Amino acid sequence: EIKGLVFDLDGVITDTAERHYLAWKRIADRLGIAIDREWNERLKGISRTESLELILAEKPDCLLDAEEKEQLLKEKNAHYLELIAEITAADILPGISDLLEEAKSGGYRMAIASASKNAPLILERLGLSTVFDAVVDPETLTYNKPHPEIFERAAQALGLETQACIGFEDSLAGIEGIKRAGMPAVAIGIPVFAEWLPDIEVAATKDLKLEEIVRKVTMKE
Ligand code: G16
Ligand code: MG
Repeated sequence: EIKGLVFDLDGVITDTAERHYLAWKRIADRLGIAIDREWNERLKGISRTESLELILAEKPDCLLDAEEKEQLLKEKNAHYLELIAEITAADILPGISDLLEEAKSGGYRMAIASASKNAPLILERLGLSTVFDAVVDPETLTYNKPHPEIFERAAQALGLETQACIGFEDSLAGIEGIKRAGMPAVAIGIPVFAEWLPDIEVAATKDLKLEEIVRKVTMKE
């Protein structure tokens, strides 16, 4: 029986994914590395440090020392913070507020499993701080997505087995993590699939129908 819902933040609750992209794009441009929105798909759900490494790998002759990398990470986050400064409840993605409300009144326990260190700040800006029963702190994790740890920890924080939760994600790394945690997965707007397939796929957040999702997932058990 499904008792909990575990949500990714960026790209599921709010569209900060575009802002992450713009902040990385400015760094990449300066380093003479070409990235576009399609290439950026691979950064979704990936930690800040790993994202920089993936960008740098595009230009093998661009060798930076630890200090220079640290500087770029700081700069990226400072620019990102500027870009999210204006976020309000109006930036909650379509259909999400209704879904969260329906889930609350349905008695589902809810958690955030985001790789972002800025998640608490963003939730506060969106006016959603009190909606979630738990927010996993990514600083306390040993592994990043696609490892299942963050999803296991989210279920644990809700006092539930992973099988009793449904995970919602907009990234390939996230879907893999959810599935490896033994959780049913809902994929939102992901263009291609690799090895790990979600249980349910929707094109956009506005297409999420909670009752239908829970019914489909329960039928599969
Ligand atoms: C998000 C984004 C990633 C970002 C990561 C770290 O993960 O999808 O692109 O690199 O958080 O964010 P920050 O630099 O704010 O710590 P998620 O898991 O919410 O999709
Ligand atoms: Mg995401």
